[in-house]
Amino acid sequence: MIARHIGPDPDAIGSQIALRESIKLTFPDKKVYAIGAGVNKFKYLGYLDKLDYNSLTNALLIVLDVPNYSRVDGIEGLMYNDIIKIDHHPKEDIIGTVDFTSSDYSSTCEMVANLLYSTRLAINKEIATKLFLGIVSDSERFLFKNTSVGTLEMSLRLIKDFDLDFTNLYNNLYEKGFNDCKFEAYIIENLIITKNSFAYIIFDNKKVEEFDTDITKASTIINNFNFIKDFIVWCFVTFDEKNEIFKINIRSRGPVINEIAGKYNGGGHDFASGARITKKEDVDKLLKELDNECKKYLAKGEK
Ligand SMILES: [Mn+2]
Repeated sequence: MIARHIGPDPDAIGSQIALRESIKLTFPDKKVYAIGAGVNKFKYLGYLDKLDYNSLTNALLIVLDVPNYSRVDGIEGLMYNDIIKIDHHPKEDIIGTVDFTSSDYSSTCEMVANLLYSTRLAINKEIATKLFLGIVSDSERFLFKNTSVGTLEMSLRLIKDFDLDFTNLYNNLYEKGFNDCKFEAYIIENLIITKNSFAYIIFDNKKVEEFDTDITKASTIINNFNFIKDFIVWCFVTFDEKNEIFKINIRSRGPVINEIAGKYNGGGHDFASGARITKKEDVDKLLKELDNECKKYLAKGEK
């Protein structure tokens, strides 16, 4: 059973499906499933498995791209005997019996690609395509600090070995509707920037509906603000009405922010984190804390 985090991205789903396909190809008799909720916009990465856990008593759980149990999608009621973990986030409460956790990689897809190339696990063009897309997505086209020589070498290897039409593949990741551009413009118009160079927006769901877009697009748009020199930390707050929870996305070009996010039922990478908060007061507290972190950072003169 291969699982990954809730609110998946192309790295999470790409690594999950690539690993499933590789195991299937290498060991045709093994039963291997990729679990968790499907996401329509990532259909190009392949299908997820739906199954009844009651019939399973002896599963091996492979957890990808997620360090904490509370954020693993779709394992409620699953009886598993052992855990293998592969992840590039800082270590938290999940420790695999076999554990490949390292922040030295851009993405879980880069780690899985290394695993496939260094073992007898099979790899084909389809698998290589998913891994390549996950690497490109999580490194933000090789812009993020998590990009290494190894990331570029692995990307080149996948492209060369399987003749990937990589420029055309970008359509899957970056094609967007004009509505989404308008939504982005709305965010730009309405971001609040404090004197400490902290920017944030708390979305009004009614207003967002006017753009005929999906509020989850905000978590992609946030990455477009990476080179704006007027702020060093920026944060989007969305309220998920169905689950009655505030979802927080945070990015930074200065201070490390995942420790603060960790205090609010969140975590992630040093400069790209998230949190889930039930009480509005806690959202306000988090925003204050981030603003204060910017203030401290500026005081140190590191800008
Ligand atoms: Mn990832």
